[in-house]
Amino acid sequence: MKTNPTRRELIKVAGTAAISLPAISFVAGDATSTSDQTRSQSSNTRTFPKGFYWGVATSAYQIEGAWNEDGKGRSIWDTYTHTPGKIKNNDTGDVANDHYHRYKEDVALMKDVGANAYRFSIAWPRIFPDGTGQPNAKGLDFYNRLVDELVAAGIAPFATLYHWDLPQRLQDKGGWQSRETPKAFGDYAGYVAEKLSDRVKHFFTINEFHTFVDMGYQGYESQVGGGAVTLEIAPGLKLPPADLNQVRHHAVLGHGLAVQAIRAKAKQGAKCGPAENINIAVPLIESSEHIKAAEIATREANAPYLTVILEGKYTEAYLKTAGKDAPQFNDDDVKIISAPVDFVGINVYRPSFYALTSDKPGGYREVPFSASHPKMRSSWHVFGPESLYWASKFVQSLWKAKEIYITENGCAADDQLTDDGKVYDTDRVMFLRNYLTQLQRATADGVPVKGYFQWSLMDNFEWSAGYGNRFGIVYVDFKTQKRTPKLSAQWFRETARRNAVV
Ligand code: PNW
Repeated sequence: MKTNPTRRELIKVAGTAAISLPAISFVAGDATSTSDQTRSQSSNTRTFPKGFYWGVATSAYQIEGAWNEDGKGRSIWDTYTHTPGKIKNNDTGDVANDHYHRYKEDVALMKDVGANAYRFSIAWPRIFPDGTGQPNAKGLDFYNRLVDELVAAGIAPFATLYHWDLPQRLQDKGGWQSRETPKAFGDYAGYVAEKLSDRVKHFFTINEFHTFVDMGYQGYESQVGGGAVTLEIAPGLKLPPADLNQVRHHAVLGHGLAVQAIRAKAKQGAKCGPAENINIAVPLIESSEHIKAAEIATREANAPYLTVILEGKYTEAYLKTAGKDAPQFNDDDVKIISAPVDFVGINVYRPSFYALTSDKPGGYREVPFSASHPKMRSSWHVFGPESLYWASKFVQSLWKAKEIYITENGCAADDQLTDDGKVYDTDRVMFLRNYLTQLQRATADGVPVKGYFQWSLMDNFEWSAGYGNRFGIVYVDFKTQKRTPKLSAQWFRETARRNAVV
């Protein structure tokens, strides 16, 4: 019997205590051997549509560093991380991955992992240091250089306009509690679209309404197996319900104003939409009554965000439950909020909850996660690959989205650099294979998913968890800034190359 020696060696455990791993090449091989051909035939059933975007994602504060260079204003994340006790180990994004200076190397890295698209975010306080007023040309120059580098490398740039780094000056005037912030956001979005849309054809307005509002302005209880974890991010406020609902309203209003401004200022052919951490109810049993229940639950669970953006009204249940704490708004607001979008971006990490049908009002019931439900490294990260299938499916069935992007998906892991200089992140490979199998299932059903962005290209500043939770498919040594592709990078490259789950 003929076996592949590399594989056999890989699984061979040598000696007693010491495990020796052979060096494996992280360069995707040519599919010429018989075994490769067999595999590529059997994986035909897991092929993605032609022209699918295989992307990697990052955000400005998490990788750029250069926090006070070239005229950048302060953001609420500079303030928050400089406050002792807020972040694990008091880590900050002052230097982060030093991407501001190493962007050329990082674009080469994207090419190396086989990505044909890159989702990055623009730091608002680099462009408008005070949030409004005079733009800072040097800030815009950085993104011009980055975009030029991407285009030259054949990588499609997808820009997010707000990934949480609000200019501190706007926070001092009330932040998202004030109606002035959505207005300022619209102006900033229009300015950036005007300047970059000759090369950037896809703009995401706001990243994760649900996360930045609920975690930033109140603190959010996330359900996991056996209990809940409380999550907090900048600006770290604890607002009462009425104020929180008003912030939610201002966030979606900001999105709508940005959509309008992009339409007014961008060159022809530029498209835009939100990138939301959709709350996803997963049917625990896949039969029609439970699927219906999960669909109803998903619509309600996103009432203040995606549902109002895509339906142009708050659901009755949301307004009724909020009662006297409901947001103050007028009809014009809702028209702006629901300005038509070209695509819906969704970040999918986990099921919010499992749902079953119920005779009670509402038509569904939430099933708690069992105490031993599997989790990934992050405290909140419940494992549930079918969430990617149902998230895509419900965005289509509820809101008839013409185009859907998976704007984030990935996991943190306890990655270790081994003696042979490699990182064998077997758990991340397992995670990705399972989630992408479910995404492929959605595309095979005809759900119009146009691309997938892996979170993240490289380990980076993971908000309150600091540098401890590594989400990259590329390992970063934060002392030397050395980047090392992990085993999962090889897996990603092969999947992108074949346009199929491998
Ligand atoms: C997203 N949850 O945040 C953000 O967009 C990224 O900046 C971040 O690094 C990445 O996911 C990993 O955390 C999330 O509790 C934060 O379900 C929390 C949750 C999901 C996403």
